[in-house]
Amino acid sequence: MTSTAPATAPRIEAIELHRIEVPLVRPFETSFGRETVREALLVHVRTDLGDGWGECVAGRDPFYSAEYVGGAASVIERYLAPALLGATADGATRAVRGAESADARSAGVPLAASVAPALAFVAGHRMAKGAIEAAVLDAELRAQGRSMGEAFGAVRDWVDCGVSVGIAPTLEELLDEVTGYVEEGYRRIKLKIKPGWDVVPVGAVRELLGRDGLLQVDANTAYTADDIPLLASLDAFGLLLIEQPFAEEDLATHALLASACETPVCLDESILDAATAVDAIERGATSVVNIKPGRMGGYLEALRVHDACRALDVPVWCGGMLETGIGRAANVALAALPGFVLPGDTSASSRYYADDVTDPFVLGTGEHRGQLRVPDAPGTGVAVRDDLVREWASAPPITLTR
Ligand code: OSB
Ligand code: MG
Repeated sequence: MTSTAPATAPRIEAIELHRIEVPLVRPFETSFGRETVREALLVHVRTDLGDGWGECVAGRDPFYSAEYVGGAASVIERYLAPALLGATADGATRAVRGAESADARSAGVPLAASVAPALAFVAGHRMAKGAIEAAVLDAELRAQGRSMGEAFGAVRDWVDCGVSVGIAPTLEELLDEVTGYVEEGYRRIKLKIKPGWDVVPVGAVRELLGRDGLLQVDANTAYTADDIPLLASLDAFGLLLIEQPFAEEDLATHALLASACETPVCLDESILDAATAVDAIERGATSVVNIKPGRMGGYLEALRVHDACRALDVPVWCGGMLETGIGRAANVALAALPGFVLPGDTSASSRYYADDVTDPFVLGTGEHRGQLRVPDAPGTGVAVRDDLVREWASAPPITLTR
């Protein structure tokens, strides 16, 4: 018997799904809902190179996007894991060849680069796919002794951190919360807004921060074209950007707003991959891009979005989805790339959780006040506390094998 596949082609041996619930230190309210607990889906892969962890950024409910934790677990169990676990060494090798032509960074992680092509037969479900790819990437980089920062092309050891501030019950509570974050050292404030909670809180926080404090807003699709004059009136507050005021599919209204106001318009929900990013930029619908790897199907696509935006001179920043330390570690590594010129929603663990499933991310001091250090150990660079994953389980783990 002859085979074209080298005997050494790496493969995925098992995929374990862990659903956990982690209480938030304070409720997080947005225009689409209020969360008091982060329900997270963690993916643990076993490969013949070693193990790795990834975090699915889908929320408990399909409100921010169509994806949600239960749906992600289901699509992994029914479609994604069987496709990867049934893959022969041959299949992996074919995918690897495809990846080699894609870009040099992907070529350095052939097993991780084989994941997206192998899962392309399933439409959408980017967050579910991205979680698996992240876990495989962690395993592969650990085996190579390389950190994510090194593999991605990080150019800095520390990244600037902002904080995303939810809609508060009262203006007074909002100002208290923002004051606390400023005292902790955060370098940029992002306010969640919605109709009825916009001009007044934004004006009050601008006053609190002073003229030079970095401030931006995020509407999570809560407005319509009729609100363009109101949104344009936010120009008075010198915001860094207005994030995703209109529906995910609606690039046209974002372009209309961009031509009606001075404040840069930034897309989050609408940006699904490098192609949609370039299209949105060319249409004038966005002049800054929020990069969330989970929403784009993984870190390898996020790198392509970064590169495409950089080639067009469009600044990017790293978004967040209330990640535990697993997703946060990878986000911080990504945020160390040269195109990430604005502080990210890469806050310290304590902004979300009293305890994290990894060693907590803690803001630096002195010259590193308001920054997080980019992990430099192999893979994500963080160790996952199995005891807490077990203790916080909201459902029995599921193990999928070949
Ligand atoms: O729109 O950026 C968003 C959290 C969950 C879902 C969507 C968003 C957010 C945040 C929080 O703004 C960012 C973070 O601190 O992780
Ligand atoms: Mg957003």
